[in-house]
Amino acid sequence: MALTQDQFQHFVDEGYVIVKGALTGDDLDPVIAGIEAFVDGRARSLHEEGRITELHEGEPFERRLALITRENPSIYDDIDIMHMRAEAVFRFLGNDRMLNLVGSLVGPEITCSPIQHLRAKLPEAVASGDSGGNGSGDENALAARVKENVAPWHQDAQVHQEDADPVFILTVWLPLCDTDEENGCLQIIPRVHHRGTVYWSEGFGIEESGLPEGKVLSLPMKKGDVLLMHKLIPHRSIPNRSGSIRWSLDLRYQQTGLPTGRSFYPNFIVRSQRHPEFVLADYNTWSRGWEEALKVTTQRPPRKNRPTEPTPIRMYG
Ligand SMILES: O=C(O)CCC(=O)C(=O)O
Repeated sequence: MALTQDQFQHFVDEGYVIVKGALTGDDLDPVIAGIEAFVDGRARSLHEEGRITELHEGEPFERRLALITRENPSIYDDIDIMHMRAEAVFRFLGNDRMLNLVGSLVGPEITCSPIQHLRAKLPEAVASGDSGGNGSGDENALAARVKENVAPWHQDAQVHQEDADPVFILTVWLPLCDTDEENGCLQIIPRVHHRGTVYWSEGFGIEESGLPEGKVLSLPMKKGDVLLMHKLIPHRSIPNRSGSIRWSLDLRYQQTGLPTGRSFYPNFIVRSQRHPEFVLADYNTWSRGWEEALKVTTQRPPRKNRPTEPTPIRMYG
C-alpha cells in the first residue's frame, strides 16, 4: 500500500511519518534468519579457533550476539549490511511493501542508496558484564562497541558528499524487534526540515548547543512499523538500558539517476516503471559490488565544504 494522503501530509508537515504494521513476519523473518545464520557461522569459526568457549546456541536473536560479543568483541566487526552481505537482506532492500511506501515520496524510479546499515545496538550492560556471558577482559573494546551504536544528534544530510546536497534522499528506519526508550529507540526534532538548513558542528553530528529549537520526540516502534524521515530532520538514538540487543535497519532511497553522495559505494535500481529491466535482481552482482568497493574505500572520505545556506531539496509528489 502507498502512503495515505494523511500519512503523506504528516511527512510534508513534520518531516517524518511512522507507518504502523507496514511489514509482516513474511517480510522480516527471512531477514532475521539471514542475520542469525551469519552470526551462527561466525560463532562456529571463533569456537573452532578456540576464541570463544560457548556458542550460546539456544539464545534468542536479541541476546545471542551480545553474549558472544562479551567474550570476543571481534564477532561484532562485520555486523553491517555491506560486510555481512546476506542474500535475505539484499532481497529485503527491494521489498514491495516497503517500496510502495517509499514510492509515495520518491516516485516510480527508485534507487537504493549505499547509505544503509544494520544496527545491533548492544545493551550498555554488555560492557559492565551485568548482561551475563564470559568477559573478554578487553573492557575498552566492549565499551567502544556499546558507544559506537549510540548515535549522536545528526541529520542524514551530514553523512553524504556535497554532490547529493540538493537530492531528496529518504531515510527508512525499521526495527527488527520492538523498541522503546529502554532499549534505545530513536529521538527526533520534527519540522526542522522546513528551515532547509544543515546544522554543522566541528566533528560529526550536531553539538547539543547547536541544536535547532524544537520539541524532542521519542519514537517507540514495534517490529513491523516503518519510519520514513526527511534527511534534514535531526535525530539520535539513546543508550540501550535493556538486557537485549536493539536490532534495526536504516536504509535510504532516492530517485534514480541522481548522485547518492557516496559514489564510491554501489547503489542499485530497486524499482522502475520506465525500465523494469534495469532493476537489479542478481544477488551476486550486489554482493561483489560491495566486496570490490570496500577493497578500495574502507572509510568514507571527508566532505570538502559544509554550506550553511539553505539548500532547496525537491521531493516527488
Ligand atoms: O539506529 C540508530 O540507533 C541510529 C540510526 C541513525 O542515526 C540513522 O539512521 O541515521
